[in-house]
Amino acid sequence: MKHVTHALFAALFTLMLGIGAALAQTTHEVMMVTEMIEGRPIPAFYFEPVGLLIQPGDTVRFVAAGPHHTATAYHGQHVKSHRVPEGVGPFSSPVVPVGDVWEHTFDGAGTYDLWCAPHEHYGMAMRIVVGEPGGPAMAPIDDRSPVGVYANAALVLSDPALDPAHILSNGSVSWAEISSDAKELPGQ
Ligand SMILES: [Cu+2]
Repeated sequence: MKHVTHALFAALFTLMLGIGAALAQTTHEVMMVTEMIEGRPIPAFYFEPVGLLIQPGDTVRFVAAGPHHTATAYHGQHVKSHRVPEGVGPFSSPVVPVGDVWEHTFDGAGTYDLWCAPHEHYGMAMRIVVGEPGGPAMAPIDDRSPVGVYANAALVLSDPALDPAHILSNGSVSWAEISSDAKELPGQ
């Protein structure tokens, strides 16, 4: 009987450890925003926060606060600059209906650059640091063509506010911290 009790406690303890590990994995929210700006013909499109620190195994819940947004990895298989850690497969949300969410769990450590497919040229891009900075996204953006990091997305991802070290120390970076130059309408 004593053996049975020990085995039962051991099993319970293991179960509790498992539950504890599962609970430690956090879900973070990122809003996908369309904001009308007075006196401007085209709204601002952005992720909020635009820089985020999470831990391996954490989930990001992308919330469509406006229409026509996606959360898409800068990945070679999307015929774009590869700016996620090596070994990470291509991933993308569909266009998320307003009010709906799309979740992605980030397992591998490193720096992940993401874009919104319809709004990349307006600067809708963001950076997520998983655990610690690393990987191809640590390099400066060298291709600003449509198959690289296009137009204003390159300005946003090159902004000092999205320096991975800054994301690491701040935990979260708001769109408000991005310089106004990166928010100018492209081509103007
Ligand atoms: Cu968008």
